[in-house]
Amino acid sequence: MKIDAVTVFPDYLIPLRLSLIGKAIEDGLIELTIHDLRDFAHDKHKTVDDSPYGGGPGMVMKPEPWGEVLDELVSPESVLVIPTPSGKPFNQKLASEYSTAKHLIFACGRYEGIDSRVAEHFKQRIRVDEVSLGDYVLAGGEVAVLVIVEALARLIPGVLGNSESFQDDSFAIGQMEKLLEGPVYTRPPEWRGLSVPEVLMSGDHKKVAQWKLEQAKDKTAKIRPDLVD
Ligand code: JBK
Repeated sequence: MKIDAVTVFPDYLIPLRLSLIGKAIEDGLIELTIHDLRDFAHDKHKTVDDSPYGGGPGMVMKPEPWGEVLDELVSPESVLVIPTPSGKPFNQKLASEYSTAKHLIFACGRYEGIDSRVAEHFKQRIRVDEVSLGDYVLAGGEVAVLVIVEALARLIPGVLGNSESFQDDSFAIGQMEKLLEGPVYTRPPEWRGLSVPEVLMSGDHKKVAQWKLEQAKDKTAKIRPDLVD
C-alpha cells in the first residue's frame, strides 16, 4: 500500500516510522511519503492560509497549494482522507476498508480547516472521505492521521505477528464488532489479594471462549449501552 500524507508540520508525522508501522514500512508492506504543504506555496512567505470569507475567527487554508500537491499525488485509485471534526465518524469498519486500499492520501488541515472547494473539486475525480475521530477539537489533522494509519496498518495482512492477532479486539469485525473486549490477565495467579478467574486456568477452550464473550457483553452493557441493540 502507498500512503502519502500532506502537512505543514512534517515532523508531527515522524512517529509513523516507529514501532509497528515502521516495521511494516521496512518490510515493504507500506510505502510512506510525507509532503510539506509549504513546498507548494510560492510566495516569499510560503503562505498557506488566509482570512475566511464571511468573517469569523481564525484562518482558512488556501486552496491553491492543496490543489497543486494533490494534482501530483492523485490517480484514479487514490482515496483522499481529510480528518476534520465535521467529517463522518471514523470506526473499525472504515479502518478495515482503508486497510485494503492501494493508495491513501491524507490531507492534514490546520487552523479552521481547508477551503471547502478542495474536497469538492477532488470528489469529482476520486473518493474523498472527510472523517472525524470524535466530538472534540484538535489543533489539526496530524494526530488524527497517526490514529487512522495505526488503526488500518495493523489490519494489513503480515503487519501483526501471529501472537498479536486482532480477532478478539474490541470492535474487531465479526463476533466483537459491537463489543468491548473484557478483562485480561497474566501471571502471577494471585497479586495483592486479587485472583485470576478460575475458568481462564481450566484449559477448557470452549468454556474460556464462552466466558470471554459473556464478560465482553457485560462490560459493553455497563460502559457503552449505546452499542447494545
Ligand atoms: C478534529 O478527526 N478529528 O476528529 C479532527 C481532525 C482535525 C481537527 C479536529 O479538531 N476533531
